[in-house]
Amino acid sequence: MATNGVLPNGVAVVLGAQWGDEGKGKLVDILCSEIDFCCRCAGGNNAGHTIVVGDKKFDFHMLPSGLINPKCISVIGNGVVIHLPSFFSELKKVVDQGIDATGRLFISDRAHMVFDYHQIVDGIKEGELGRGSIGTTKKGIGPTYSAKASRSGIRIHHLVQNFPEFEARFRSSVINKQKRYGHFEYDVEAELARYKEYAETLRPYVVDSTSYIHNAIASQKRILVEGAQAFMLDLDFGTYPFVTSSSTSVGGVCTGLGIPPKKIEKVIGVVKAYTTRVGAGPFPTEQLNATGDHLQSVGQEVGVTTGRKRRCGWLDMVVLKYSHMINDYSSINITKLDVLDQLAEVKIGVEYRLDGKKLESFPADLDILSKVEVVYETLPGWQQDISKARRFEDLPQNAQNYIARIEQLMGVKVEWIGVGAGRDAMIYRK
Ligand code: 2SA
Ligand code: GDP
Ligand code: MG
Repeated sequence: MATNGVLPNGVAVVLGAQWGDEGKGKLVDILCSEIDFCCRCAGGNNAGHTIVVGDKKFDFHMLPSGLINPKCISVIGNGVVIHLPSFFSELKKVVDQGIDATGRLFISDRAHMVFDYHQIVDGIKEGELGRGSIGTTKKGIGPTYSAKASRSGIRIHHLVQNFPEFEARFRSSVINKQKRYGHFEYDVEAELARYKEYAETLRPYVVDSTSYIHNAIASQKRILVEGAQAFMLDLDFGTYPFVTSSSTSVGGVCTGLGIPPKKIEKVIGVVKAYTTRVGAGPFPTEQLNATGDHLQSVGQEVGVTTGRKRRCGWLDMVVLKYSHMINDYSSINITKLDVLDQLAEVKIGVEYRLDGKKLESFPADLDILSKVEVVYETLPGWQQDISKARRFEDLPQNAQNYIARIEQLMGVKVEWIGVGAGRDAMIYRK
């Protein structure tokens, strides 16, 4: 669908409001028809953003989804962690799918790199945790952000500007990891030779992304930031430790791209019409029953990066209010409403109770979270196909009522409604 004038000049942000896979990629792709720059600020190739255009399907992991739009420049910010072999293989894949990225894909010289040894360590750490494991994507995300925070990380500028410095840091990191995690197989010399080549092939993509983006803002360009993962996986605000290792909330836009908060004009939250989660951790509205199975199969809820089945449950308004409190969404996009089409009734979790008493805020302690009892509101379903609806009025009354109730409970406008995976299957409300 074509959009025009939906986004302000300056910076707009698309964020996942739940536990991820809400359909951020699809909205970003739609909005890219009217923007100049699409930027990633956090995460790495743990992300999986799917875009369906006609009979073509694109899966983005490292690369910004804006790359599909030929007029859009894509920037991978300093807050992203980059696994270069994956960067180049993903780039090759999208180029093979007909996308020309020449001269319009840039990565920050301040971004940290994920190496294969981080991925090995990710796997070892998950193994050490055993039954208490996080259920990571094993893409080396946690170990890379740990290295960044402990100031032993290796950044893109080390590779392209000072190879001896890169080499010294790389060798010492591998030695340290092997001291801590045992002597895993790792061909350091072959890896250094491979990175020596990357240093050259990568050079044309590397920019000082902070001044690059500031110049774009100063010249009134329109910038869209594509969030990765989602609010409940935020390192600070999510269900710690069952989170990813980056700031997935609006704060990550400032730290992951160097964008001043006052330049952010609009924050769109993407909310799946029900809830899913991939990986371990508490999930109060999870439905380990026929309803959960129905949502999983009709919604085709399978991880884009790992192929894991996603856990499914009802919409959780306690999560969404908390998510809105921190991110202050300007509006939201409800996605996958069509997945609820066949249900006789739909539920919204509206309150958490512990020992019969209402919780006044989202609990930090997972012991508490895993014990809460959820109070549900039940609404009648619509039991008809909504995939052809293109205006709000085309939706059956009960579907309209569901949207209106979400709007009322969350206190934020539903601007977009997804009724299918394709680019056209979206309702826009002024
Ligand atoms: P990690 O790998 O350290 O970031 O894992 C930590 C937790 O974050 C979750 N996580 C995700 N949750 C939803 N979607 C993600 N992307 C893929 C997708 C996931 C996949 O689009 O489907 O394919 O499995 C994503 N990435 C990280 C992860 O499950 C852990 O709970
Ligand atoms: P992201 O990580 O938030 O970009 O979401 P993913 O791509 O991981 O998962 C969302 C899935 O739902 C993808 O397969 C999308 O093609 C699909 N999708 C997005 N919006 C809709 C929608 O409104 N209806 C349906 N049926 N599928 C959708
Ligand atoms: Mg995803």
